[in-house]
Amino acid sequence: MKFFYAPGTCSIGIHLLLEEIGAPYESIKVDFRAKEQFSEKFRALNPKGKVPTLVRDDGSVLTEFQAIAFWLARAYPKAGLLAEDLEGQTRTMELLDFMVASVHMRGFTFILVPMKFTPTEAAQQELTAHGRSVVADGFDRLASTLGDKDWLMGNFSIADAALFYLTTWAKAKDVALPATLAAFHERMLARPSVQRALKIIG
Ligand SMILES: N[C@@H](CCC(=O)N[C@@H](CS)C(=O)NCC(=O)O)C(=O)O
Repeated sequence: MKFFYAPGTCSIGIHLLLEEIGAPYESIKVDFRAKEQFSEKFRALNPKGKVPTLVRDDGSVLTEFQAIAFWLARAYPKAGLLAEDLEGQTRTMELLDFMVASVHMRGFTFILVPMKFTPTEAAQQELTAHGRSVVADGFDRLASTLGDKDWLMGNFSIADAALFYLTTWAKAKDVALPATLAAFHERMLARPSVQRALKIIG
């Protein structure tokens, strides 16, 4: 497999899952500073110009965090990254979608890149404030789902990979984390898969 990632982005979630699985793959950095995601070469692979992007061993390209995470978990079941029962799988996907489509796309996006939406400073500040309130609400919900468990679904799963990139952004952007999510972040940092992925990213 070939995995296209960018430092500081949501692709860390998939990177750590690849490390959990242990199957051979090559890490290929997409340099956002050089706007490589918009290059013809990368767009030929993923016309959406986004990471994470995974090229599978048969040459087919898979995009979108939830789809890649689900496929990895199903293709490499020995890694135990997804519940085996339908209800467990459905609840995992429900959580993943909430984290990626709501907390990330409708929350952190406005904190991280408000300038993409408006050139006006005051409007950017309003967007950022809106993003912070969406994230705070999302973290409250996620803390309540986590409860006193170590991992969102009880056992470690693809859902925890998504939560990790969100808690990483929270740390980087000084966004308050409920105590249980801060402890979750530390647990993730202690996992060898996460340490290996962070080392590759540099
Ligand atoms: N829904 C998308 C979200 C991916 C996404 O937003 N990726 C960001 C990095 S976190 C990206 O590649 N952005 C490219 C850019 O900002 O030009 C997915 O899951 O693949």
